[in-house]
Amino acid sequence: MGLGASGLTSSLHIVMLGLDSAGKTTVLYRLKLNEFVNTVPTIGFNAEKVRLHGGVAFHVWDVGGQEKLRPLWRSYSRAADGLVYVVDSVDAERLEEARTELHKVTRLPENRGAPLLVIANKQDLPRSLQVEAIERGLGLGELAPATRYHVQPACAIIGEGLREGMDKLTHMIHDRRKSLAGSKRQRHNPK
Ligand SMILES: Nc1nc2c(ncn2[C@@H]2O[C@H](COP(=O)(O)OP(=O)(O)OP(=O)(O)O)[C@@H](O)[C@H]2O)c(=O)[nH]1
Ligand SMILES: [Mg+2]
Repeated sequence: MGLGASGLTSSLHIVMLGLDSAGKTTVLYRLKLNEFVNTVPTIGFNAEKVRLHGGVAFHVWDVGGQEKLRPLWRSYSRAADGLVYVVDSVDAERLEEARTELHKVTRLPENRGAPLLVIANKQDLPRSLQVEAIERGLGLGELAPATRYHVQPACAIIGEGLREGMDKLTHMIHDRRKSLAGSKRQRHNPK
């Protein structure tokens, strides 16, 4: 991490969470390799350095989403620059569970204000929920006001929507940095 002369970060620490089978690992390797990788359920985590067009580098942590692994989310998400929350848009039955887990993580004091990219994944499947339904189902309007978020429809299998989503996340992170730096300056030089 660290700010370069341009004010842009040299690398961003991103943590990817979401229920088991949402598609996190598929997203990670689609971003990293630009190809489809057949996954197995993640026990533990995967971590990859991903460099996208425009030169932004991400250290992306992809953490297993099975119920027994979720207690680990806290330690992985600590001090992340940004959170990615992947949702299976066809799994309406577990949207409530996804919401509970998301609110648990975003409410942690150490994650306060971390920008959030929600990936509404599996948009290729029939009856996938659209952005508005995901936003409502996850209760994004009830997140703390400091939490900036964006919901990105995507299909990790072919990679649609992923770069766009990561661009949005990068912008939100930079905006937050700028406003944090601004409020620090004001504290040091009160008018
Ligand atoms: N149709 C469709 N299937 C997808 C998509 N993304 C992922 N999948 C499939 O969903 C299944 C689960 O994907 P994973 O990436 O392993 O899910 P995960 O979130 O990493 O799951 P855990 O590691 O258990 O937390 C796999 O069979 C993927 O091929 C998508 O956009 N569309
Ligand atoms: Mg996985």
